[in-house]
Amino acid sequence: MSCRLRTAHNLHLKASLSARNLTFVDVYAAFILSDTWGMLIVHHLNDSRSQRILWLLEELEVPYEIKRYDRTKEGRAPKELFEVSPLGKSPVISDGDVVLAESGAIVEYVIGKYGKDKIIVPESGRLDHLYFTHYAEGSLMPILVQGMVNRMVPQQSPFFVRPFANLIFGQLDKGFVQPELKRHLSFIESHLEKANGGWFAGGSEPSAADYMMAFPLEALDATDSKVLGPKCLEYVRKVHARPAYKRALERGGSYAYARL
Ligand SMILES: N[C@@H](CCC(=O)N[C@@H](CS)C(=O)NCC(=O)O)C(=O)O
Repeated sequence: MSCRLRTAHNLHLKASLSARNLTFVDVYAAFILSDTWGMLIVHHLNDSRSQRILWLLEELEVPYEIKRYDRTKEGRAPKELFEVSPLGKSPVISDGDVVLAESGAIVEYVIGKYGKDKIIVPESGRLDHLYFTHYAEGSLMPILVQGMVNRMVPQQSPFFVRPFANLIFGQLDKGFVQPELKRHLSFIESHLEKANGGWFAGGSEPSAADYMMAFPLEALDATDSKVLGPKCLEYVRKVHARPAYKRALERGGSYAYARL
């Protein structure tokens, strides 16, 4: 909001509050809140995909606020996140009247609104840019999530069924998740070997494809780094070395998937 508009907004707010007989403290609190009115808010669940959005906003130098949500002891989103968006998933952003979930949609929205001239995709990388922006959540993340489910279900099963659960989910992991993950990671590795400049769309700076791809790769690096090839490892280091990424970490708080 421009300063003039904000001042007008504050004055209007102050007048309407005093007309309602509110105390000085109420008015002061409203004044403070009104200063962030209209500012982009990232609803940030710890250790989650919303780290993507913090990194992107830092790269674009877009002012934003963070509203934090802590996972429950089962690792799920708390009920407060369902009050922001019906599926209770992170990330979600609010930007004025807009409330938007789904990290790919948020990345495209933020770049479209705030980063058009800052994110340059070379003509030769347009298709890779489109592909990897969607591939990250559409094809790669489901494999990681399936792997996580295969580990979690036996851990959370009652002790008397745990050996069976271990057997069944272990087989699922060995027979499906691991081979599939290997195939995808070798595909990504060979893409990065060819990518000029080391970013997914081949430019000299990260693009939407990178804001999307960094999360699964850094999650694998932190949990099972031996599955990643040298180019993937180099890529994760390169992302983590960016000053904007470090600022995002500082603002977002502890994050399990960044081993800096
Ligand atoms: N495809 C969605 C996935 C969102 C998602 O599953 N987020 C996880 C965090 S990384 C979450 O909110 N988990 C908490 C829960 O499911 O309870 C996106 O990219 O935003």
